[in-house]
Amino acid sequence: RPSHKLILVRHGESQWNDSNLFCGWCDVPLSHRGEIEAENAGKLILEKTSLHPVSIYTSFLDRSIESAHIIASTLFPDYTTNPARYETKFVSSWKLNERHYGALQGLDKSQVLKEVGPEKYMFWRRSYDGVPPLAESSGSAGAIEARVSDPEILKYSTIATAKYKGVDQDELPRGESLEMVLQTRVRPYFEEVIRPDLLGTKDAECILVVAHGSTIRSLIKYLYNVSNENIQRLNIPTGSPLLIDVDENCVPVNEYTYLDPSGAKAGAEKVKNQGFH
Ligand code: DG2
Repeated sequence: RPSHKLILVRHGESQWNDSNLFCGWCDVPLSHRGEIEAENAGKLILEKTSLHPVSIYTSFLDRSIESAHIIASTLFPDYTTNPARYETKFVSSWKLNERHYGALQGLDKSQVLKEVGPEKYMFWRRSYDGVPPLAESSGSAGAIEARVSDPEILKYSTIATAKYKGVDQDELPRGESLEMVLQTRVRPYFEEVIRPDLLGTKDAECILVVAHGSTIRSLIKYLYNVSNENIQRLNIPTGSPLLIDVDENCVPVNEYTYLDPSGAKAGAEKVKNQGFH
């Protein structure tokens, strides 16, 4: 029976993951630890699967693109000397961006928890339908500027609009629930673009998606039909590849597996507890 392999990786730790800030569409680079995590993700794919990605999908955000390049340089020995050879493998879309965290972007998670209490905090972070307070526009730093004066934070607070040239601005969100992420962009993008590519893979090939916590949660919800209740408990660790095997109808043939199960467990726990210390 034919099977096709999809590998999902959340980008390595970003500087704002490290400093506990809501990030969303803010274009924040990887931390040093995040670079190492991405390198380890590449090594795991190489050593545990020896699958060859025919395409590498990323979002428009640097932390996803940066992680994908680090993974590619681990997977392909001549990648750094001959990147042009691999250019056509990379496909970026804003539809794989992190959930737009609205007016929470740039704010400290512990601070927000303290201000609004655990129920609302977890409703915004983990429920399927919780929409965060909206930002003034999809790329606006306004909501952040109003509450934050730290130049280190403001530096990354606007989206690089050049990247979004050619995208209908009315389509871009100002804050999203996980449900909006799945229904308005991840499901259509998966169905129209990733699925045909995945079903075309042969033995020893795979499709690699290097994306974000919410993009990956929504894809898992969709592919495994996870209930609205259970999706609240799913936390995706940074830089930890997970493997999904699907049949010719794109239905998973078994549970997804992390290539490093114990590392993934510890990583997911860390994500879950963000803000609570
Ligand atoms: C994190 C997720 O997204 O935050 O936007 O802050 O995957 O791009 O680092 P990512 C953010 P939580 O939903 O886990 O709080």
